[in-house]
Amino acid sequence: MSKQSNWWKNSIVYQVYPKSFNDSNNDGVGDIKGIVQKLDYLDKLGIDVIWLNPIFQSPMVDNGYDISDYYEINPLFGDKKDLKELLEKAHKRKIKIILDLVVNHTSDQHKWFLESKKSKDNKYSDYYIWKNPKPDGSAPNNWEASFGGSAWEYCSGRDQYYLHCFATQQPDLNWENPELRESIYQMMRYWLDFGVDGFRLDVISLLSKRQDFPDSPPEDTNTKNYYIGVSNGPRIHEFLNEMYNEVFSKYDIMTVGETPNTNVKQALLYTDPSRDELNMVFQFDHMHIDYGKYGKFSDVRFKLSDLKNILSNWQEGLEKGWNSLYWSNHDQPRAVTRFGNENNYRIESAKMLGTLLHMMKGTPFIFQGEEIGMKNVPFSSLKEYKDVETLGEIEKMKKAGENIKFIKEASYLKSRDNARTPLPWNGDDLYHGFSDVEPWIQNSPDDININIKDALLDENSVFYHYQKLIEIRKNYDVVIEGKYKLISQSDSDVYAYMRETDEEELLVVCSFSDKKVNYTLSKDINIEKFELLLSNYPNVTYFSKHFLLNPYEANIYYRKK
Ligand code: TEU
Repeated sequence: MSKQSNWWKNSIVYQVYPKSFNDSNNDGVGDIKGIVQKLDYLDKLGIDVIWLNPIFQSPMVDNGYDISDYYEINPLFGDKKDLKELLEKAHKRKIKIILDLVVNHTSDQHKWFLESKKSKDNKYSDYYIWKNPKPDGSAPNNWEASFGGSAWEYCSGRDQYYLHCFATQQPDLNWENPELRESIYQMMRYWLDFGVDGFRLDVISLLSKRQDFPDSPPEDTNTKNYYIGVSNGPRIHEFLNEMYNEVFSKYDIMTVGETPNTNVKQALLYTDPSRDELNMVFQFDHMHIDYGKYGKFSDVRFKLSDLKNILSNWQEGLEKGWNSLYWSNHDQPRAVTRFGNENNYRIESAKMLGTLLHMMKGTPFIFQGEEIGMKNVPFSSLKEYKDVETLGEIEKMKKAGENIKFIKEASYLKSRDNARTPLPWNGDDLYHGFSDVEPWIQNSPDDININIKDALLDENSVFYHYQKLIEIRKNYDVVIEGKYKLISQSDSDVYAYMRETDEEELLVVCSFSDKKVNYTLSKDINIEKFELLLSNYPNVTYFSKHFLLNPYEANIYYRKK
């Protein structure tokens, strides 16, 4: 019998990137105690769950996604006592904590890998994916690593290559090996017994590799479609079902899997509750709508029609499963720059984006700083970027002969570092309240104007809008349960949809235009019967079918049937 209940359906998750959240010991790096200090702030926002990016022992080649010891906390972030304290103090406020687990790969400094690379016949030899060179000595196939170069690295100790889908220092684990799987389940149970409330599971859709390791079509390398050999592989559902039975089912927890290259049909297999795998997944379709010739790093602007099609497809397709809802995270640029208007309507468009997302069906995720409408970071030069992905992409674009203006623009628009600058707690101090010493990565020059202290002092700030969105989700069942229906299919500026249960109806109207636009509701929607729950403009009065929407206006209407 599973112990899992559905509390995560009513929850709002706040993602904390520990390295950049709050530095309590003034070493320039955020830490667990720093999170404890700010729990009241998160409580005020109204969130229910905190997701912490990886805090385990790690050489930090990929900021913690390269774990060298699953059982130890990275001293940069604190220790187990700090985590216990965070759990206790969060739980007192009815906030749950989920940890980010990376079980597709480890660090090359993990003791399993250090042993594995020594020989072909020790206990850990088969914990990773080793392949013989081709007869000419070259790599087993043409897969490229996510952060650049071949996905295979030669190791003379075994005269073999090992697979790494990400950085060279992140060797992929061999999930075909039952002993490896049991080692992982044991570790998961350890942290759940420790008191954590669930996991965010990194690149979980990549665990089961196709055992014929096929070459990928060369044209696919930019979009990382080489994942064809590793995404949603033959045994993935078997592994996750086993994980559920061995671990998840024994606790009342939340699980969210990150699933690159996964479509709605596949996502239903992961999240259909009757299949006993995961509660929800992070899909990537809406993150791909502004890709260009180098994939993610591009200057292409998304089309509203694509966004509508994709989000609606996921809303409808996961009716039986469950959606996660997100605009941003530690791998993505800031939403207001990407989907809104960071120049003239930063506040309006940040509120509009929050409104559109939070009224949908699924569990909303807020990435730190999103709740104050943080925008992308105008780093003064390419040298300021720290992220391993960005450095790889810059190199790739330079090699391809791309001009520097484009490289700068693409990095400004897409680098992961946009999300990783220190959270600005105020606009006055030298390091904006994050730390007393120089942070590991520069503060954004925008912090002077966009910071938490100012947001809390301004009753019209994005913060209070998010707070209200959270309240609405808590107070109206239709936001959790209602069936989703897109009603503005063909409008080029407006994204409008309804949510409906037998008792209630919700109407959400959002403009993506920087001009005033007309929008007319279809005949069957009787707007007179609705009340306005929230708008991002004051004095919104019209209750007729014909709207004249302000730039980036977003309104939520409600009625009891
Ligand atoms: O990201 C997985 C992933 O699909 C990345 O390629 C992601 O698409 C990319 O960062 C977007 O630009 C996860 C983590 O979220 C990321 O931080 C890690 O670097 C990666 O796995 C490897 O563990």
